[in-house]
Amino acid sequence: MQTTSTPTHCPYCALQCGMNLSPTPEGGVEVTERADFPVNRGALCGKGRTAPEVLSSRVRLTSPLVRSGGTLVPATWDEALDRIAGELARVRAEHGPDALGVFGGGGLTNEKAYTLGKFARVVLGTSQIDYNGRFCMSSAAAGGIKAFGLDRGLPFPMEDIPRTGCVILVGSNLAETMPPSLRFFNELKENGGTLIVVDPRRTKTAEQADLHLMPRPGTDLALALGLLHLVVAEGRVDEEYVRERTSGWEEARAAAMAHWPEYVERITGVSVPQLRETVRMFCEPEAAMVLTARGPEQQSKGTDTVGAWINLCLATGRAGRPLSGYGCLTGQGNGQGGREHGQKADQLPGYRKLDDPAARAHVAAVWGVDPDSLPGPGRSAYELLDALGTDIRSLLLMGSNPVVSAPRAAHIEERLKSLDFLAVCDVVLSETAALADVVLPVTQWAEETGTTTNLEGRVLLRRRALTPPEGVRSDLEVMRELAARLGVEKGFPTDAEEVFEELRRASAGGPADYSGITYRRLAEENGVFWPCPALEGDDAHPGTPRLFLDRFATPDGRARFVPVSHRPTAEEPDDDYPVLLTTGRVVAQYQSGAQTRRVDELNAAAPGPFVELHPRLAARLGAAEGDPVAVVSRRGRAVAPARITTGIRPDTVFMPFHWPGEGRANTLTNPALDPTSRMPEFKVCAVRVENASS
Ligand SMILES: Nc1nc2c(c(=O)[nH]1)N[C@H]1C(S)=C(S)[C@@H](COP(=O)(O)OP(=O)(O)OC[C@H]3O[C@@H](n4cnc5c(=O)[nH]c(N)nc54)[C@H](O)[C@@H]3O)O[C@H]1N2
Ligand SMILES: Nc1nc2c(c(=O)[nH]1)N[C@H]1C(S)=C(S)[C@@H](COP(=O)(O)OP(=O)(O)OC[C@H]3O[C@@H](n4cnc5c(=O)[nH]c(N)nc54)[C@H](O)[C@@H]3O)O[C@H]1N2
Ligand code: SF4
Ligand SMILES: [Mo]
Repeated sequence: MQTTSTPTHCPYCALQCGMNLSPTPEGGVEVTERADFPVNRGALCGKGRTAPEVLSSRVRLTSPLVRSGGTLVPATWDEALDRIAGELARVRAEHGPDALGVFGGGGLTNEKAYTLGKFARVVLGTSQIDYNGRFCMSSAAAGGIKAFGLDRGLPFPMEDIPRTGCVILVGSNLAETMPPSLRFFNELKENGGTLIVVDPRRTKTAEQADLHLMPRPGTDLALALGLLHLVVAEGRVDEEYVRERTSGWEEARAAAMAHWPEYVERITGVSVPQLRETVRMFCEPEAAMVLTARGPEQQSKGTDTVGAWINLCLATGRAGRPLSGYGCLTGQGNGQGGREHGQKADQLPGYRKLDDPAARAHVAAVWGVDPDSLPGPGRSAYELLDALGTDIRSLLLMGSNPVVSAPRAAHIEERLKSLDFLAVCDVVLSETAALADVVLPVTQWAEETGTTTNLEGRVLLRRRALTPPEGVRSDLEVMRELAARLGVEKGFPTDAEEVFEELRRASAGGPADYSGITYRRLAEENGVFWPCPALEGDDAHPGTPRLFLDRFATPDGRARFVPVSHRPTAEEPDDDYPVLLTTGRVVAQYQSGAQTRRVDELNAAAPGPFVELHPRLAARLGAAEGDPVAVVSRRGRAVAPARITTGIRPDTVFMPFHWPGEGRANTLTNPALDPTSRMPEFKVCAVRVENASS
């Protein structure tokens, strides 16, 4: 037990707020202020403040569980690990390595994500690994790679935001999803800058905006194209920048010119005067930014949509210049690092590509295996979950709760139940863990050391602050033990720093190069931005807070315009399903709620699901505030109390997705996938709404 306070970072979102953990007389820890971390300067949201409650043995798992006679019963670690290894070996012998699926999470530390990818490819020999980050920022990642040749959520630190001239915030409700970050936008306004928010709902974030555009869900692509049309029509293109720093302008320009403002107004519901005002506010200042989050990204055309917003930045010279740029607000605690080190279907550590022979050779050498032994790219998250029980017969899951968070969740629940064997590592008995054949209880953030990479690309050190309870082991220990039981004795260290040292070598020379970063530097420097290559001699690379200022990461150094055109959502409303459903978050619950639904204070603030709807729609149903309403889609039916507000479009209803059961939003959502990123269309599907009062 430590007696002094330990500086560390929050277990939840990608802001990775700094906090101190101070010992309590009872032997636990409490969160105290840590003012030296520049992203939050001591401020925390309620989730971060109450995070230690999930460390309590009252709510967490402290013994492995093994299914016996239909129920999960406590077992020893050896029994549980033997059972998993035995089943994995049996399935592999009967059906081949690709019958073994692995599913990871963007909340896992870099060390865990790296080890999970290595475990899948080296120990299991399977190509069938992906993770929940696919459901999160994959469209922005794909868009960034297409345009800039590199995907780092924000290409600049958040502290640049107050000094730019205008920010267009597209589909982010950061007042609820990253509350301490609101400070940067308030400072922007104090400095004379402006904030434009694009959201079909008047959220707490939209209330802060100088201009709020309220498009119909699923039409952000048309909106961005209409703005680019006006930029051209009004002579606001930065011709010199376009000539010197970009390629592909003519095709992108031609595509945008087909999107007349009046046509865009008809598609989006955003009026032509509002479009003109947006262009004026964005183009007049010397510098400006576009930031997207899940609103425009979680669509079956998310990649093209991100491309269209990037085109707007490029045409106006607002990328790769000081205080200007396009950025994606990544979501999960290690949403950035989790997408760089190989738990993604097509990826090797350092953001290398699994189908690149040089990348395979480099990583195979670090791992001490034959490059030809590494499997090829596998399936994306939804496709992997959809294949459970058919060609994938067993699944090892770490850091996700898809029973609540996957699209078309009732179907995915059935797929999980149809597996020969399911093993889940978790800190609590999540809804998905409850379906498992074996559940392993693991250590958490405050009980283990590891690194995360926040939404700015800043690599951070989380330090161990207390001793874990009896009976739990770390994810790294789990993988070491399973590897050993499956015949791989070496290469799976359980010490996080040792794993990080190997990750440094594996990432060296890759796009996300961590080779110049050490635990010692992270402790001393309060985080280091990647890329940070190791240098010859004694010099240390300073890290890279700002990307693209001299050149983009493309072969010719130019940013690439992408020619994109509007297309409808996968499921447009019709007579049977005339209303649009969109989904998202509330401030007091996190994701599937597995952790935050175990905290009393958070449940008091956000006790359950609801359906947000406009008074006109409510009147048509004869529903009053709090009445149960049913939302029905082609996938199923969910029921939750009505929350009536003029702050939503009358053609749209909103549900948060944090709860299982009758009010589960994902019973309804459409798994239509973006063709490039394979992102499901969480943000729009067609529904009908009924009064469910008896
Ligand atoms: N409290 C809390 N904070 C969180 C999380 C959490 O679960 N709870 N999760 C973390 C994670 S992993 C993530 S990814 C982030 C997500 O952070 P955000 O992206 O801010 O969260 P969402 O609520 O999913 O979506 C943002 C907004 O998109 C709007 N929207 C819906 N449809 C559309 C559309 O078609 N176009 C546009 N422009 N907007 C639309 C919604 O009305 C919503 O206000 O939050 C992180 N922080
Ligand atoms: N309708 C709708 N659905 C959505 C979204 C939406 O906007 N709308 N957003 C999507 C997005 S952006 C995301 S990111 C996903 C997230 O959804 P999920 O993938 O379900 O994410 P979490 O609820 O954070 O699940 C993490 C699980 O891992 C456990 N855990 C935490 N730390 C550790 C650890 O260190 N090791 C292990 N082994 N387990 C740990 C937690 O207890 C929890 O059970 O949901 C997606 N689903
Ligand atoms: S904003 Fe995110 S990182 Fe900060 S305290 Fe809240 S959940 Fe934690
Ligand atoms: Mo996310």
